[in-house]
Amino acid sequence: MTRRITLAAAQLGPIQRAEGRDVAVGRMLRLMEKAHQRGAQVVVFPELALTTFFPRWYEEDLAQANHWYETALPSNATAPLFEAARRYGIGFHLGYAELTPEGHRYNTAVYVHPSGQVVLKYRKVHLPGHRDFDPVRRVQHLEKRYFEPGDLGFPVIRAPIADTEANIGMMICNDRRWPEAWRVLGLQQVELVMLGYNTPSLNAENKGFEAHHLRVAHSHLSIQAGAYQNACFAVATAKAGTEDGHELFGHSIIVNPQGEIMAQATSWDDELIVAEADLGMCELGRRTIFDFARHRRPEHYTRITAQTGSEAPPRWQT
Ligand code: CDV
Repeated sequence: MTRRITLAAAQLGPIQRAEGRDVAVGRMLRLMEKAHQRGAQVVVFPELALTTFFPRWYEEDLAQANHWYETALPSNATAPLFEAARRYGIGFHLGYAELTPEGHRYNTAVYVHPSGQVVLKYRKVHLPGHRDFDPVRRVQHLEKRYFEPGDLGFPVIRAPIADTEANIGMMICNDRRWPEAWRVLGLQQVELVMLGYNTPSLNAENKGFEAHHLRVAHSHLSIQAGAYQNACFAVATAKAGTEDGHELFGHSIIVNPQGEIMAQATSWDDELIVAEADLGMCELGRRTIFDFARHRRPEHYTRITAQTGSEAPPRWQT
């Protein structure tokens, strides 16, 4: 049985600080309509898709930042996305800032079934950046201030998509650089990883030089390796362009289990890219090179969970 589904990455151009959710949602609706016209059954929107990437702005008092967060989904502002999903029979992935009734703040993503039900929720585990205002940095990256590390692990669920079912999982932006995150998904037989990102074109940490072209290369390298080594598809969707004066690279991609890029965005604006995925392709890797049950040696991987930072090795003695 072939298990074909049509995947779309709905890249968003910049969303300025002054723009409301209505602007972002209006643009997302146009992308969903386009996705429908192009036969997509799953649409992946970026990380924090409803607003500007607000962790670049410092607020002393966290309560003053509450307007960036969603306290419920759907809300009045996001309901049109859920309606469009129902109208077109499309499932969608949405990244947003979540403020829970208990006051917890997470960088979150959900996958929403065309019926409007939330199938899967994920909260970003690897939060980059810093907690306090850093006067040395030209651009702040305050994810550690605005979010707690996710508390849901890396869940995978088997969910209906189009006429078949797929094992779906998620990561958010910086997670894609961590092979541990991919492997935890791979160990649950993930077939489709959805991930959104907001990645600046420049490394603003001022601790060394990273060539501009390598920023995109490192992103693609991580996603292609993750998909290949865990025998899954990945849809990686950017927010792109100059947002609040700061450049985010686009280069959204859809990758197959061989690690090949099937489709890639070429603009730094709203852009839909589409690729047809045969989920049966995940079997080859899973049954051969990456047959985990036959080849993994977890007894030699204990450092992965026992240790956080690296340790210097013993010095060779003559
Ligand atoms: N939003 C992110 O997680 N961005 C990071 C940047 C700061 C390096 C990323 O890994 O793309």
